[in-house]
Amino acid sequence: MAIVGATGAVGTRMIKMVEESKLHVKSVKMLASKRSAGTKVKYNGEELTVEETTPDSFDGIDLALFSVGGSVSKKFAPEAVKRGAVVIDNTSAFRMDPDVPLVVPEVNSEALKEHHGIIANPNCSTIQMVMALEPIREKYGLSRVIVTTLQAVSGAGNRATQELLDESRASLDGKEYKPEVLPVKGDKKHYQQAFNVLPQIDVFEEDGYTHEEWKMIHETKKIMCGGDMNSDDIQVTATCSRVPVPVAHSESVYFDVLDKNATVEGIRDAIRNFDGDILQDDPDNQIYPQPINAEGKKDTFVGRIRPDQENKGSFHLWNVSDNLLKGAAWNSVEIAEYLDEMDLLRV
Ligand code: A2P
Ligand code: 11C
Repeated sequence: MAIVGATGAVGTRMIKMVEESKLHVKSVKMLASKRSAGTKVKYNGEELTVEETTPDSFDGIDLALFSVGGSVSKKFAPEAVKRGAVVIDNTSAFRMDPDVPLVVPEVNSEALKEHHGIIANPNCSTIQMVMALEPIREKYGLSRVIVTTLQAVSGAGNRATQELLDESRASLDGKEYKPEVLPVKGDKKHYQQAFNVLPQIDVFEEDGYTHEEWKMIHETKKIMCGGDMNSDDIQVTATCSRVPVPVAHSESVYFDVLDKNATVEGIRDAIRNFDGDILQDDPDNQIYPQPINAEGKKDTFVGRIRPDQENKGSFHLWNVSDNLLKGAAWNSVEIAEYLDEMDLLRV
């Protein structure tokens, strides 16, 4: 297999997730850009040399996990498939392609049967939200979702995390610091993230929503409504913000269910029994999900479940998950495990 982007924030976690996985791996090729070719990464205690990604890198590869920028995926993923590899891509490059399944295995593994070589891994903030909502949808039906995210800086890559740390130190020391990455590398302005909240993730669209907000809307529909990114079955709207947390996104989710007899206890039960979810919901003992406790874990943590007191069938929840693991590296490796178990690990 190959890991493309093996030196990045997600790629390094992919290495760890592959080490811990059930996959029968013969060898792993570590690929990145020319910049890091020749550097070493560790895999199962062994030092492997990082190679520059070229089309021929994929000769003899059965499975390629990509976590690079969208343009790099667009260039190399079809080359990998041409050479017989199944690609699991962690960028937004192919997510809205009707021929590419967009998969969170616990929610829609059936969609894997339709793959033609490329499978898309959803955006981190979408994954943890559908993980929290799917058990509720299965039990009570779901008609509307309003989400506000509080996302960790590592979602924007290793340079963004470094910027938060350096900027926090500079701020405490009373020194000047000029941000160059956040909120969005390449956008016109950069703002301080340390001790601050930025209501911008990814670039703005003409309608005033950010690209991240639209990803949450379309991806949620594609995953939960049988592949239809424009489905009316579930209404979704989002506000995405970045908080000065290194790892693990938090989300405040307001939702309407179809069954107006739904109860908080019933929702708690559904979440408790759903693979990959952990219920942390005990207000009397101040138990609720927190990013600091979710870092390094593969699960989605759900709590603060409570009814809207004025609207029957409407509820709030709070969910937290490691954006680099279930939000990215673990979900990708889990897709590979499902493909293997379903005998679909071939083009
Ligand atoms: P490199 O370390 O050589 O720049 P992050 O999300 O943390 O920013 O990481 C991005 C990952 O994508 C890194 O592993 C980076 O490698 C890799 N990458 C960036 N550009 C390319 C490219 N043109 N070809 C292959 N890998 C790339
Ligand atoms: C962030 N959610 O936190 C983004 C990163 O489409 O896979 C993931 C971007 C993507 O900045």
